[in-house]
Amino acid sequence: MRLYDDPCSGNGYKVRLILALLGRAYDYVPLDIDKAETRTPGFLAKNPNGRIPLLELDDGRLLPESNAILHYLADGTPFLPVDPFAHAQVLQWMFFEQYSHEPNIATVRFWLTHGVEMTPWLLEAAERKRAGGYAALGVMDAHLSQGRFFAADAFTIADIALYAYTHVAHEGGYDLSGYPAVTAWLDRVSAQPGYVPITAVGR
Ligand SMILES: N[C@@H](CCC(=O)N[C@@H](CS)C(=O)NCC(=O)O)C(=O)O
Repeated sequence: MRLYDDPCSGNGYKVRLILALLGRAYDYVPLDIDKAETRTPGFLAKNPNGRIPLLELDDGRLLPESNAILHYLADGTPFLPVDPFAHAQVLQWMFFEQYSHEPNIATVRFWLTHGVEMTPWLLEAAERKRAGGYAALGVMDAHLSQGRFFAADAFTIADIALYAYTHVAHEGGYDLSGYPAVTAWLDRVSAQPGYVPITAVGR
């Protein structure tokens, strides 16, 4: 199995984290998104959407989209419940992550950590995204004040998906001090056996 990824990507980290938690070996192919290495003809032939992470199976099949990859790798493991309702709740939070969370929290982090010139228009866009990101954090905090994890009363891929960009939200200028249930949950995730930080790449 081979993972195409940029080491700084939170979406890629979701995949690196579950592979570490499962103790699965893989080849790591680093691509630099700042150098448009995901937009070369060779990579576009593998993922026409031009984005990492991308998982390549040993038989050559290709799977993009971080949350689809999480779902594939977690199948048959404790990280994805079998019960239909619990399974759907995991998906509920993963869709929430892609629509209400990642586009707000990850984007601002990218702008601030990749040397993007913050024009007045982008500064305004960052403020709008921060408002959306804080709204998502509020939803997460209210939910986590009722339970230890997002779904199924267990650590699942919903937690992995949401952890990836929440734990580095400060790099996008977010202050998590007003979200105590979220910060306590971050500690519970990083205490999982086999946990690796976002800086750990390959295996
Ligand atoms: N919905 C996708 C988003 C993937 C994505 O936005 N990847 C970024 C890095 S985090 C990327 O490859 N950007 C390079 C580009 O757009 O050229 C996922 O969850 O995998």
